[in-house]
Amino acid sequence: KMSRVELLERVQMQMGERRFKHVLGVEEMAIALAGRYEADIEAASIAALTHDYAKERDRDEMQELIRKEGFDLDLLNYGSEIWHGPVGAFLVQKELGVQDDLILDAIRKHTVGASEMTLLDKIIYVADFIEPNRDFPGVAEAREIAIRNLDEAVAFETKHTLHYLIEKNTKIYPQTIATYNTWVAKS
Ligand code: DGI
Ligand code: FE
Ligand code: FE
Ligand code: FE
Repeated sequence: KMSRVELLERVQMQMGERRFKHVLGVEEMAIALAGRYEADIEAASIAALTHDYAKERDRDEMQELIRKEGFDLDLLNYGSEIWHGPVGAFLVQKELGVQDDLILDAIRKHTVGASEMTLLDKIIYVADFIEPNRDFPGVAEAREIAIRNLDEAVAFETKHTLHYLIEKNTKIYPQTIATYNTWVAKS
């Protein structure tokens, strides 16, 4: 198993300075949330450090992997922004040797969420949204909610993301809607 320092180096090589700073912010926030909600601190750290591992991969390389490695082909009908979750989980397992399915699932789901989310899935999904370098209208409220109730933070973030996507006339991936129906919509 890789040490945290080795993992940091491998992740840093995959991205620019700004995104690496974001990753460190997600780790800080994920560890804080893991403490607050009694989750596995080490798993939260590893999942946070690797969640955007594939974010700066070549678009064509990701498309090829989706075609050849048995991913949901419907991913290709939506913006490439949503590919780095599932493709990232695959590459983190293959290239970094991370084998913990709880960690790989959290990476996989971190952009669009899911109807079924483990504590770690929720922590990474929320930490990505509220890490200290994030600055957008609503982030302060999201941070307050995250300390109080993690499920409410998942709901707040999902609603915010959908608002943003609709505002920009962006195609919405069905799993994003499933996340909304489970965590936001009433009855
Ligand atoms: O990788 P990060 O920038 O840290 O954050 P992220 O993995 O949460 O990615 C956010 C991006 O994903 C943002 O540009 C909106 C996009 N996104 C989220 N859900 C959907 C989506 N894009 C499309 N087309 N459809 C979705 O359902
Ligand atoms: Fe991401
Ligand atoms: Fe996110
Ligand atoms: Fe991220």
